Amino acid sequence: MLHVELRSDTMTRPTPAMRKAMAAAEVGDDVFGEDPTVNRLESMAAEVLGKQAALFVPSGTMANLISQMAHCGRGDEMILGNLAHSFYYEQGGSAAVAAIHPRTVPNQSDGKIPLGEMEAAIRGDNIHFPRTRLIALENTHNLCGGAPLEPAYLKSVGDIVRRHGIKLHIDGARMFNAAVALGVPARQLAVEADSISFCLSKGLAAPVGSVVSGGKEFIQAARRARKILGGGMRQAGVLAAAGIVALTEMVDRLAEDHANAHRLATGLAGVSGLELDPGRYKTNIVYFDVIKPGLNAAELVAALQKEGVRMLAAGPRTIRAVTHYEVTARDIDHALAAMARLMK
Ligand code: TLP
Repeated sequence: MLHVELRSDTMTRPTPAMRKAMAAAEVGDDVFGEDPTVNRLESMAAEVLGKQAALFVPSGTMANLISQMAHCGRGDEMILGNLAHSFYYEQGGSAAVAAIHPRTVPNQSDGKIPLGEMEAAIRGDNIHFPRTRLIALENTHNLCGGAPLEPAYLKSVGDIVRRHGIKLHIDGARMFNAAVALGVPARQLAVEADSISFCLSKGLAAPVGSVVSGGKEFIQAARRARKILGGGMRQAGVLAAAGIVALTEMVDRLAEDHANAHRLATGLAGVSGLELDPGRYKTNIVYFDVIKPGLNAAELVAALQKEGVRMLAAGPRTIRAVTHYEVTARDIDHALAAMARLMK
């Protein structure tokens, strides 16, 4: 039976080119800064994003926490969207591990934080308040349906942080999806950020790892934070080698994933008992609601699994499907046919 894996783009397995590069990777001890392949990946990432330096880290979660720790001290405040992955899905690590106070502002459905509310949330100097040090954005925005944040909005946020002398971090786990969807170079989405992280292990299909980029001083602080979190890896070149292939070979093809997500969203919109606005989805993430009486998301996901189609129940009525390089247009048609059968 055809197996169509739409739970996440994190499910992607390394490509044959990655396996080959991993086997041949030149390595050294990266905690000593002596892994040539890690060093090469970090310089490539810094160059692609137009930043002074970069740091290879084990995961997107650690990339965010490291960046927050490098910008904030204990008791400092970070402003972020109420639907930010960092706030929602990272076990509250900023508070639990780094003693950073998260202050949320409601996200709009397009992943933005309204500029007026963002600026109003920045605290003045007052002995009663934590000090606001950081604003964090997410691009693309996972819980907002993979919405890409465009350069004009990022510029406005950049103006706010500069006006208040604070910093901007962007969780760019899927920033290359944003760049491809918007048709802009990735560095244009990084220009306003004091730090930006992206994941190699999602749509770019590398097995493990994320990269944080920023200025030299920030990366020095990030390197210390990575070490205290236990994220200093030794012969990590075997992983970075796959990351280099990811950056060179896997970015432009993300357009196919977006086309497949569009195909899926359009098809799902035609199935009665499901509800979504297909025009909303610009990248590789699609959310839809089950509105058929007597059926919930978990039950439908379980029934789909029996048909060889895996999706994720993201709420009592909400299901998420994510496209990636192991999913073809034919797979999408298979998933749509299964869905139509089940919803009859
Ligand atoms: N997202 C995962 C799950 O945790 C939900 C997924 O399948 O989408 N930032 C964003 C925007 C993310 O979507 C994720 C992972 C992360 C950070 C964390 O990355 P990892 O899983 O590498 O720690």
